[in-house]
Amino acid sequence: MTTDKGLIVKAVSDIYYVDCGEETYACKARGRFRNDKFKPLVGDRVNIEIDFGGSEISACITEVAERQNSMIRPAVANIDLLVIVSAVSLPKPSPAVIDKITAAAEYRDIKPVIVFNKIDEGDPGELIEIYKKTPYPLLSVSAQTGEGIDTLRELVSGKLAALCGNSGVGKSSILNCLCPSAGTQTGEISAKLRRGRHTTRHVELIKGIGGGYIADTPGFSSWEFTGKNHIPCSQLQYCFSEFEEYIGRCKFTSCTHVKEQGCAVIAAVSEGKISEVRHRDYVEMYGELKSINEWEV
Ligand SMILES: Nc1nc2c(ncn2[C@@H]2O[C@H](COP(=O)(O)OP(=O)(O)O)[C@@H](O)[C@H]2O)c(=O)[nH]1
Ligand SMILES: [Mg+2]
Ligand SMILES: [Zn+2]
Repeated sequence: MTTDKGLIVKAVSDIYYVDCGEETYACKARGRFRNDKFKPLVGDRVNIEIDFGGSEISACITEVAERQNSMIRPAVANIDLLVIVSAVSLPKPSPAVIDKITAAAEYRDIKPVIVFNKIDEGDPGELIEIYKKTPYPLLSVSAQTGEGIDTLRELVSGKLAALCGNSGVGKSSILNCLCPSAGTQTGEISAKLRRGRHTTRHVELIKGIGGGYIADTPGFSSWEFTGKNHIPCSQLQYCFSEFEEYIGRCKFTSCTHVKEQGCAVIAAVSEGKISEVRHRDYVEMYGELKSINEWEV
C-alpha cells in the first residue's frame, strides 16, 4: 500500500481520475466521501491510497483538501477563472444566461471572463456594448480561424480555468484550439470509457497551458437557481459588480434596485452608466430568487 497526492481531473459515476503527476489513477472514494453531503469534485486536491497487490491496481481517495471554491454547474472545485463562452451567431447569444453565470461566479468569488466565439460568422458589437460597462474581461475569438485565441491562452495560462456556456457555443473547439493536445487527452480517457470523443458528458480537466488546467464542461440550455446554484436575493446586488459604486447611495437603505424611487442604480441605468440589459436581467433574477423558498434550496 502506497499513498500519493493528486488532482481529480475527471469523475464518472463514482470513479475519480486522480492525476498524481506521473500517473493517473482511477479511484473510488472512501465510505465517508461517498455520501451525498460531501462528494469529491473535479478540481479537488486529494490524498489517495494505492494498492498494487492483486491482479488489478486499486486506489481510493482518503482525504480531500479544503476548497477555495466550488460550483455545481459546472461541477468543479478550486477554479481561478470561469470562462463564459457565448456564440455571436448560433446558438443565439443570451445575455440572460451570461448574467446568471456571472452572478453565480461572483457569489462564489470566482473571476468571470466573457468570450464571444464564432466571430468568423458574426459581429460581437452589440454584446460588447452591453458588457463593456462591466468589469469583466471580454474577448472576441474564433475557434475556427484561431483569431483571438492567443489572448485567451495568456489569460488562462497557469490557472485552473473552466469553460462554460450553452451546448454548441464552441467550448470543446476552443479547448482544442487553445491546447492541441486536448483532443488526445480527452480521446484517451473516452476510449477507456468507450464513449464518443466529441460529446462532452462530464467535467474534465485538461492539462495544458503554463502548468494550468482547463475544464471542458457539458453544455446546458437553461440555468436554474435551485439547490446549490441558489443565491439569496438580498445578495444578488453584490453579484453585479458594476452596481457596487451606486449601492448605498439610494434614497432607501433597504432599496432592492428593482423599481424604487430615488434608486441610484436605476439612475445610473438612465444615465447609460449601467447597461439596461444587465439591469433588466438583475430584476428578472431578483424576482426568480425571491420566489424560491429557503426550504426549497
Ligand atoms: N464558424 C464557427 N464554428 C464554430 C466555431 N467554434 C465552434 N464551431 C462549431 O460549433 C459547433 C459546436 O462546437 P463545440 O465545440 O462542440 O461546442 P460545445 O458544445 O460548446 O463544446 C461545431 O460544429 C463547431 O465546429 C467558430 O469559431 N466558428
Ligand atoms: Mg463540448
Ligand atoms: Zn437602489
